[in-house]
Amino acid sequence: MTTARFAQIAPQLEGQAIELPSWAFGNSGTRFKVFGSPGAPRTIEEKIADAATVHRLTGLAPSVALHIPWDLVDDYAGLRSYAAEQGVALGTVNSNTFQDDDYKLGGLTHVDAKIRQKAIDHHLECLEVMAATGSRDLKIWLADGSNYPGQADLRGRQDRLADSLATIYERLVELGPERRLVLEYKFFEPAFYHTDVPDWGTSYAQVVALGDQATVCLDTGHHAPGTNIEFVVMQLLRLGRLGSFDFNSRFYADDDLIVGSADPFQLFRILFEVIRGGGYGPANPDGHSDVAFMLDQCHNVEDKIPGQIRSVLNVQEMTARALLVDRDALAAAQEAGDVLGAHEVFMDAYQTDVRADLAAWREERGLPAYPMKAYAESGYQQQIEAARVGGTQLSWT
Ligand code: LRH
Ligand code: MN
Ligand code: MN
Repeated sequence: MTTARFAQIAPQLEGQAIELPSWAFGNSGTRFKVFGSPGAPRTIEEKIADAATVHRLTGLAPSVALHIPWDLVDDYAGLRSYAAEQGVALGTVNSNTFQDDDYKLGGLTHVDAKIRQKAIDHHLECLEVMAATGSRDLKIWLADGSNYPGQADLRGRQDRLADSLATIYERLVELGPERRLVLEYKFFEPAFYHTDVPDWGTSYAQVVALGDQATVCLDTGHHAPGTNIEFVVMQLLRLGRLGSFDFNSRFYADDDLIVGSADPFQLFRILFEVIRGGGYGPANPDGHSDVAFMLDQCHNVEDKIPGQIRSVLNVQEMTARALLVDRDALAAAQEAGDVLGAHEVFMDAYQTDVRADLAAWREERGLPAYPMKAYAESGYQQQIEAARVGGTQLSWT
């Protein structure tokens, strides 16, 4: 039996889609140590199989993001069919210009035209991958930046970035009006003095200059401590340029912990602004929402598949709570200048425990009421630990 209030918002939970990152399933760690996890996937196919397991148990994760070259294969059309057989689609293609010696001083911004061209060519190859996988979004995060004041000409780098992105964008548009270039920002790391796309404003300025098929990716771990991220969400939605989220949690830096674990209230506030700004909706028939929800996480010390299950459940739970906000009562209190009344309406929704309602909701749809428990009892973990020896190791950390 669901509560009456939950029953009102339940239809809006239908079709929620949260994309999983292929790299969440591989071994990862910090620059101090990468711990090997028994059963870690050795191939992209095994990562996809793990992601499909998350989807089977939650109904929330119908697609998997690829990172190139981490997920390099010869036959992307074949990989697409394999994913479909597993019950998931291939999603966002992430480029990678941060692990090649040539990019030590930058990629798309580099002063040397040859290196710039190499970085552009990498993105054009990612577009070829997208054509084969049927992916909508090319997501670009750049490690470009500098470590010391005076090291680089900040303005020249910004201008070269605009030129490089324009070349990539031109090709992306040729692939069709549904494709999107999504530019992710981050204010530090691996460059420590400046990064070339440090904030939403820079990302916004760059994508607006490209055209309508370019939007911003907001990674929740990429802001200075204390940043009001929900304000950024509001502003990007208001400007029509919020393309996607990379969800994760942070305590200190770009920690990539389980979304909703460090600060569930922040996740609630973000999701409330997404809903308020019209950015929340079930996936379109092609499996994509206009504002794409993705995870960008690593599971260094916890089991990876349950880590992903916990993550998508956290997003669903906070979405349900954010949908519960009585928007009419909130608006009335806001308009009446009732400061504490408005705050109470907001907090009432946040403090509503929806776990039992969601368990019932899942059961009604033939899903396990408790996906974490169902995974633990499924035997999948034991099966992969027995079958897979020598997992892949990611090396950007
Ligand atoms: C950079 C980042 C970006 C990368 C991913 C592995 O910190 O958030 O999205 O593609 O991590
Ligand atoms: Mn990210
Ligand atoms: Mn990051």
